[in-house]
Amino acid sequence: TDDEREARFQQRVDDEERIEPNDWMPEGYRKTLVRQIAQHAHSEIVGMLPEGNWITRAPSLRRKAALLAKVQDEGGHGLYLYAAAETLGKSREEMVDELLSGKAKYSSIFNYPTLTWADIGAIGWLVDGAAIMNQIPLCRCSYGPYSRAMIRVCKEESFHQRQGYELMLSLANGTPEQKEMAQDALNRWWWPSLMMFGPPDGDSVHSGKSMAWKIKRFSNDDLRQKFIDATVPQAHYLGLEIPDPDLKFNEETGHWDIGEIDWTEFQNVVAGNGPCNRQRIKQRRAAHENGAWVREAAVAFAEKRRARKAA
Ligand code: FAQ
Repeated sequence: TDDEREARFQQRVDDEERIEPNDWMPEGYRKTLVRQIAQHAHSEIVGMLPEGNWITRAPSLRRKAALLAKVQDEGGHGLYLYAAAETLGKSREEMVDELLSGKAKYSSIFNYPTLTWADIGAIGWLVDGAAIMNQIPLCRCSYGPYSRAMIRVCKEESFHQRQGYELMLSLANGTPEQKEMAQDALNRWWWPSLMMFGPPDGDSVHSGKSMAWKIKRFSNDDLRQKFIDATVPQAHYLGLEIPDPDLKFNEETGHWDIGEIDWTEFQNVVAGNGPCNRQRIKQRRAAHENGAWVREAAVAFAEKRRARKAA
């Protein structure tokens, strides 16, 4: 019966066995994974846009080479993740359509503008830093293809984080104007970075199931706190100030306590009304249309080869 199958499945998960594409799995497990992996893939693809904005304006050849490599990695992660989601039975075309129609979600963070060069440093340091904190546990996700994809992705994100922190360090140790630019970027990216971890545990609808299925290993709030504890000392090392008057080290718990997160802002951005949501989707649509000839050529080539083989 289905109950028995489900119990056997849960036993495999509890025994830390990896679930593979052809294994039996509950429909809810499949749906949750397709949702999360597709959202993750979309985030990588849309996440190329805020940084792509600065490739032509990077201040040196060295900075430009690093940024180009980073943005290319993100494109690779997106494709890798679409392939992982496809193993669960959803086609890439369908996922891309859902992104372009505005139906699918992607991370709230990529709807904020990159106003100065320091934003490139802040994204690497904070956004990739948050991404790693969230993705290291996903390397032990119960679903094999996703967990394996995360191992390589995390290695690349680690380079991304270092290039961002090193950029911030240069600015923070530079002229007063450069230091001010770094502080301004931290001011604008700090709170949105904390929102990347998702709603507070009490409002996280998927966490219960996802934790039982060992897709998620830590709650949203636990990962957010780990990120805060790791990042506050890094800001101090840079000589920058975290834009939170309530930030205070709690001697009892050994953690940094923070002020209120503006969850209304988060909901607005997720609902499509952040500063750049419309611009991002417009740019993705244009990129998709401009790339149509490549897809058509690939299909025509495949058909020609098939015909030649049949002849
Ligand atoms: N933005 O019940 P929960 C990167 C939605 S890193 C938008 O807690 P869950 C690398 C959530 O989907 C960024 N929506 O959900 C990079 C759900 O809505 P739904 C991508 C959010 O899944 C760096 C609802 O709220 N990383 O791309 C957000 O258990 C630099 C309820 O939430 C990943 O995707 C948000 N921040 O936990 C690239 C990691 N948070 O689907 C370029 C994998 C929540 O019911 C430059 N994903 N929502 O309509 C995850 O770990 C999880 O999906 C969470 C959310 C933790 C994000």
